[in-house]
Amino acid sequence: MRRPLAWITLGMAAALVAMPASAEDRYRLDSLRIDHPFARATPPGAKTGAVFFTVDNVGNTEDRLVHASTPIAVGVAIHQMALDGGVMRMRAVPSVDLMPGARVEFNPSGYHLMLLDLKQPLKVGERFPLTLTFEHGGAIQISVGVESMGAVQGAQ
Ligand SMILES: [Cu+2]
Repeated sequence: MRRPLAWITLGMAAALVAMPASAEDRYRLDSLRIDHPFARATPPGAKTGAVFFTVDNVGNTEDRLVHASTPIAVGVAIHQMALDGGVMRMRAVPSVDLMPGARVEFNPSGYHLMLLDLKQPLKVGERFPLTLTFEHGGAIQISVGVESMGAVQGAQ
């Protein structure tokens, strides 16, 4: 009986492409504001991808990004670019502090989320779900749009 398998395959494909792009890529969780989450498209065969966004903490108490996950990758690491012997390298960090009144940019020269062992390439125009977990604010699922390989924060 082949039909159930075919339906499962179709369902998985739909999960990646069927989420419509929202005009406002903004999310609110407790006193956190998450703005314009996007990923860069990946070349065929790439096993990793990067996700960028901006977080504003508009509250009076500190919070912290502690975890992220997505169904399209085996794991998600929090990475930071840092100088290491005169060379910029990325390293894993356990969390990112979100101080009251402060904005933290996840961008190609600072923090980013690293998608590890991608299950399929990221293609321009597609969207995928990503769950962010904050120490105090809890978890929120956001929709990440895939933009061109050279996409930068704020440019659409
Ligand atoms: Cu990285």
